[in-house]
Amino acid sequence: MAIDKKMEQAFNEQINKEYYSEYLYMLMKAHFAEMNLNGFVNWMNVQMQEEKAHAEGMYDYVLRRGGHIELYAIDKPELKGSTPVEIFRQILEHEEYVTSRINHVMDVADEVKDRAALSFLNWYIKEQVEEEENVGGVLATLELIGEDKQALLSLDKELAQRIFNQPVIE
Ligand code: OFO
Repeated sequence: MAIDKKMEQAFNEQINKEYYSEYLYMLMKAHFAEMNLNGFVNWMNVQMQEEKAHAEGMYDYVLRRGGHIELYAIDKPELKGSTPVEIFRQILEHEEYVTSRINHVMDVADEVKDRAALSFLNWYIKEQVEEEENVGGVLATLELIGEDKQALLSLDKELAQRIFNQPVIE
């Protein structure tokens, strides 16, 4: 059964949001590179790859369902602050927004009774829980750190350990 047009559009819009996320993290990566916080640079780099994988997962799914891909222009990302804590506050706010958009795609799947899409989207629902948890964890540490430069450098070392694992989205 071909994918419903409304469902297809919701996926295409979400693909755009995922690429916007990649773009936003790319901007943040450059910002941290300018601050010489290379662990944060690594964290952003992994995050960028994750966002690309999220977009590609939906892209492949639409094609597998016989749908049509439409790529929209990606908005210009802007930083809402400059310190690590401000950047991570922005990330948490952004990921909460993405969660609400994934919920919207789920709502459309519900509305058009697309059970395959509902099952596929479960992966994204769980992934958003993880994203918010990870980001919230770093943010809580940054809030504890305050002005302590030594503690910031040790967090930077910790973030340098993050590695990208290509997710299997199906
Ligand atoms: Fe794709 O999870 Fe972040 O935005």
